[in-house]
Amino acid sequence: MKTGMQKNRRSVPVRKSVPVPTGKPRWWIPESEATPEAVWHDRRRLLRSMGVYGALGASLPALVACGEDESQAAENNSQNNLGLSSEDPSLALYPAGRNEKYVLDRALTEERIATTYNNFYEFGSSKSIHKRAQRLQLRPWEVAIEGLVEKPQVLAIDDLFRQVAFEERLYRHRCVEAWAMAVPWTGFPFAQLVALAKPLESARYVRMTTLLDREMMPGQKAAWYPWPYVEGLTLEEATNELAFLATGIYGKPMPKQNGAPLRLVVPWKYGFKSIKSIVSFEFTAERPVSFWEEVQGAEYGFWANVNPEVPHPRWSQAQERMLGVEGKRETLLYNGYEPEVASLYAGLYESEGDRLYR
Ligand SMILES: Nc1nc2c(c(=O)[nH]1)N[C@H]1C(S)=C(S)[C@@H](COP(=O)(O)O)O[C@H]1N2
Ligand SMILES: [Mo]
Repeated sequence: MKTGMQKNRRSVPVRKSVPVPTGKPRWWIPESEATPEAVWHDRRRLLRSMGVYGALGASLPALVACGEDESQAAENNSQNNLGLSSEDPSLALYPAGRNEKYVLDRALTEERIATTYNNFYEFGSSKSIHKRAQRLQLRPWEVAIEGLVEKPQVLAIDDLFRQVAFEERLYRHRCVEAWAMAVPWTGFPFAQLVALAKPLESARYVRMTTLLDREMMPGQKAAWYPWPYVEGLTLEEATNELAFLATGIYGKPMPKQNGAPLRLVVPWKYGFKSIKSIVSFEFTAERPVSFWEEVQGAEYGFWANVNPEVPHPRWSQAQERMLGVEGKRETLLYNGYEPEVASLYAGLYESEGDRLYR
């Protein structure tokens, strides 16, 4: 582990052509060549809001004020220490070509923030689990395709990667806790995995499971949670064009804290649906019970579609906070993906009503 990280640290390219502002934090890495202009400006705005260009402001975003020693966080947050291994066998698949169909209405979230402010209860319930998550071992990693399928199979992750077509997509992400981000995911459409699986006609849902390993994932020692983490989708949802199985972010393999080596991304649903570090896809006739649904079904239901008009029982969902950006935005119905997904729920609304969104 230690040697791997040291190797990474040495191999980080230094781009000398970009002027570095004075008073830069230690994690500052010039990236203007690689970053679209809008994002670059947004980064400057973020740095300014964090006091980088002036006196340290009182308006530090909450995420850097969550208990971690700041210089230690800076050290650990730099891009050379995100658990990306130069020996990752999937490295050659990056960067994948961007699918230009999926455009954003806002700037991308800064990589440093998206990779250091996480929800991954297997490593603890705080947002600062990125260091602890480095103990996750990514190889060997097997993915089971099971249940109501023509031929159940267990695939080594790199064999699975060879059978699908990688692309990059820019999606919004909306956590049920009312924070949001915008991320460039690399991966492949869920429909490609369903095609590989060949579900039987009796299959109506797909149930996904996160790795269960209490040593690697010490959060799983917390007995009051129903481990392992489970999520589910209808087959129609899983084969919707937006449903994506992500293997990387920001043009690189997925950091462990973001759910390596394979995680779901369903951007019209609250973030807890986007299950991380998946080891099983089981096709079922019965609707699966999700992890959070089992913990607290009245607050975290199966459907969990983003809807500004259906408040969480303990807070409003009308607005959201983009990580690293000051101020709030209006929450969008289906997180702005209504054209792609509204038809999935047209018939269901009559019978399920508000429950569709919980
Ligand atoms: N296995 C697992 N998957 C998970 C979670 C988790 O705790 N465990 N948290 C979920 C929640 S609440 C959110 S918002 C997203 C966060 O993803 P990110 O850390 O990559 O932003 O992961 C989701 N997937
Ligand atoms: Mo979330």
